[in-house]
This record gives sequence, C-alpha cells and structure tokens, in this order.
Amino acid sequence: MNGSRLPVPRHVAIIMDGNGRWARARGLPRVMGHREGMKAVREVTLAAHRLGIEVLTLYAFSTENWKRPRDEVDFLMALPQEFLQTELESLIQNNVRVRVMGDPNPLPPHTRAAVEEAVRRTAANTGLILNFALNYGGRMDIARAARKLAESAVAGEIRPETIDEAAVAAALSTAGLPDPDLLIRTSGEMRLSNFMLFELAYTELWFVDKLWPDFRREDLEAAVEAYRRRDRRFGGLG
Ligand code: V07
Repeated sequence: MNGSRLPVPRHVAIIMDGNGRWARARGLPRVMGHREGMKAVREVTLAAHRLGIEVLTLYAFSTENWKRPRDEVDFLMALPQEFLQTELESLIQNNVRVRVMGDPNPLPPHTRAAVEEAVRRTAANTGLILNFALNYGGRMDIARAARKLAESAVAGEIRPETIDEAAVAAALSTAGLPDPDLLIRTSGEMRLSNFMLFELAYTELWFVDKLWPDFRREDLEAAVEAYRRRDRRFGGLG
C-alpha cells in the first residue's frame, strides 16, 4: 500500500513466443521468424545488462518442440551456433555469462558443441547471467530433481525427512539462481507452457501482445517499470 518502488528485478524470465506468426504475417517461412527472434535476443540481453538485471532466462526450445516439422527443428538446432558466431565477442565484452538448462542428450552434436563453447568461453564473466532453457520442461526438471534426491536417499547420503523446499530447489537445474521476479510472455498467450513451474510460485507475470521479433529494449524497460510499481505482498498481509 505504500508508494515505494521495488528494486530492479534480479531475475527476469521470458517465453519468446510469436516468431512463426511474425514470419507468416510477412509471407516468410517460419524459420525466418526464429532468425529475427535471435536479433531480439541480442537487444534484450544488452538491455538487461544495462538495467542491472542479474539473470535473464530465455525459453529457447521446449521438450515439446521436437514435435515440430523436421526442417524447423533442424533450423532451430543451428541457431546456437549462429548465435555463437555473431554474438559471442559482444557477450564477452559486456561481461555476460552464458548458462544453459535442460537435457542436452537429445541435442545434435553440433548444437551441444556450440552451447558448450558459449558456456566455456564466458565462464569467467561476472556480469549478467544469460540462461538459455534448451530442451527444457518444467515437469521434467522437477521429476529429475525428485530422482536425484531419491538416489541420494537410497545411497544413504540424505534422510527422506530432510527433503524440504530448499532441498528440491537445490536439485533443480536453476540451483544457485534466485527465483524469477518477473516472467514476460510475448504474443498474447497467457499460459506457462511447462516453463519453470517450481520457480515461478511467487513471480509477477507480464503478458504483451507484441510478437517476439518485435520486442525491443523499450518493451523490456516497460515491463521492468511496471514490475517496480507493483506491490508485492507474498500473501502475508491483506
Ligand atoms: C533460438 C531464437 C530466439 C527466439 C526463440 C526461438 C528461436 C538463441 C539460442 C541459443 C541457445 C543456446 C546457446 C546460445 C544461443 C537459441 C534455439 C532457438 C534452439 F548457448 N536463440 N535461440 N536456441 N531462437
């Protein structure tokens, strides 16, 4: 109820929706929307860095995305390499650290190699963490955490009664990162689509109609401004 403003969110997560629709509206193949979406990734990453955001998590590829046409999947799997070629120098100069979450095993070798190179070559950077969700699913991540904890218990390393929320959080692929303060989804859809289900429990949600390739620095700034004006009460007080 007071008029004070919240600080800049520490962690912003984005569901980058609308690339296919952006292309269709221009009579272009869907994949051209994905490539244009990568330009928005560059702009929003640098904008997040300038705003002082600590972590930017981007939903690049979901576990459901394998169901798309083969050609489209192949194109998407080439984007991390393309990103590396065009953006890595600038990321290093801006002190950005690349991280990836999701199951790397089904990814083609060239995709894994590109991702590993991006992670390795930015590992010493101390600024913005650019966290790509790649072959990621929220339920899968919770299931993997449960399995990991069960294995620890069976091995006698932990007792089941010590498994609390913090223990589950520490077994997720976001271990060590703060929970997202702000989730942005573009393209007018109002769903979570299996993204960060555990971590989004108290996150402020911000939906915009703009398609992802049209999302600019000003749109991130507007989302952050709206977040800072919101009153966060965590259910403590009415
Ligand atoms: C992808 C571009 C952005 C719009 C949404 C989907 C398409 C960047 C990456 C990436 C991932 C890992 C990494 C470096 C870059 C990426 C995929 C799709 C599969 F280490 N953009 N982008 N990966 N799109």
